[in-house]
Amino acid sequence: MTFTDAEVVAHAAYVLAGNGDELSTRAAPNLYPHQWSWDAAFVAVGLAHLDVRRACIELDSLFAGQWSTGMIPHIVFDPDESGYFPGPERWASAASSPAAPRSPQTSGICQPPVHALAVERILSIARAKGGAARTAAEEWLPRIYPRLLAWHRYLARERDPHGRGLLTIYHGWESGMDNSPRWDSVYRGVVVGDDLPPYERRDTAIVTDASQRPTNVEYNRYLWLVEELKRVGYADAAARTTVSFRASDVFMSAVFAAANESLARLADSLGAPEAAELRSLARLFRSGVASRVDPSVGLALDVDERTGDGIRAATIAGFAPLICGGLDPLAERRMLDLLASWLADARLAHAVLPTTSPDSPDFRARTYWRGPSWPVMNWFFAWALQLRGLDLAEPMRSASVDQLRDGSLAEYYEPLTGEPLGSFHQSWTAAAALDLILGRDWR
Ligand code: 9WN
Repeated sequence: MTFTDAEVVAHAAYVLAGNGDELSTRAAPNLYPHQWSWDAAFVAVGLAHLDVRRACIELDSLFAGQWSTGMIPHIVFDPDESGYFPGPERWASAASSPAAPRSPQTSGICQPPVHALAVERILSIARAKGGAARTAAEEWLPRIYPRLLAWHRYLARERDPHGRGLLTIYHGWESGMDNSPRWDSVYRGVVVGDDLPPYERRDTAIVTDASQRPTNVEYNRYLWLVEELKRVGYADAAARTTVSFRASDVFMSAVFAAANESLARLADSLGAPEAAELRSLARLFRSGVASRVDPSVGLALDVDERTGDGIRAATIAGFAPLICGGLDPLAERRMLDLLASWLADARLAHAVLPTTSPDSPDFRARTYWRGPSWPVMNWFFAWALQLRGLDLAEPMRSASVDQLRDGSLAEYYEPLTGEPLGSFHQSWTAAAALDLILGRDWR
């Protein structure tokens, strides 16, 4: 079956309505029955095409879980749902840290800061709609702005205390790309303690083909890091020196640079005094990301903070400088050419990004972040390229829509065959479909 644009849009709207209530949207109907941080930001952009007021509420619900440090946790738990592991009891955030809210319950780590980019996009969609939609978004902006500012200040203060322009993460989940080969060497240094409390996975009961999900060895490490973080009360100062996973994440840092530009523009529009502070953060992180480009691979490399080594994985994260800028024109042209060569690979079912290069020994066509193509990432890269006026944005947009014409709105796709994988009716995939089709003019 091949869906038309109108059918993709109608189906995506139906999926988002079914995955949410009047306040928030579960990331996926069964696999992820809570609100996730970067999912919620992307979902809010999709919702803005349907109902701007509801889009604003989506982010308000997420920000209700903000910690007193400013951190936006990666999961805000729905108290009526118990189908996900690790749930609130395992994280024990409020019992372990005075900075965590008692209610709603949340996890104790974060995800990439795409929120200011989403807010700016919601505003531009609302302004294009005009009338009540525009009024709702403009009245909401002064309320969400201070929360975004606190989030950005948390990241700058706690995740880049030495001002290198690179954010440190304490868990692969924080990158949003959980089992990407980017983190293999870092995870090899995570030695699971004998006292890891027992647990039962729920994800593999829902996605029953084990090849599509992380392995049990990987899960033990994920859960061990939760123990380590919990034991230091989720305190950044301790986590920075004690947790056995510490890496500088170039993708997250590039998102942060671009999000600071967005937040600076929002500050301008409110007449808020922080625009200069935010632009200086954007500059710092642009240059931090640019400094990580390794000319021998043509990509930006993450850093294993425990060894200081660059991580030579050929993944989409390596294109991070294209999200935020900062390369000289020749280096940027070279990176764009490399991106174009990934997209032009004749083995691909659609000219969209596999998460890991099929030429890499780490490539696994069906396994989560180790190869499959994620619609949300294709959308995000197309959106980021468009914001920067780069020419690959439109072909990426239209190939991304083509990938979604199968009607599954899957979490990820086998890049060589186009087979939908993971969870179907994934909320951020539905949001991607809406914005890719209805938001053609992007800004
Ligand atoms: C752990 C919700 C989330 C996404 C992540 C994706 C996956 C969770 C999991 O699902 O992670 O946070 O249990 O696998 O990797 O990017 O936000 O869609």
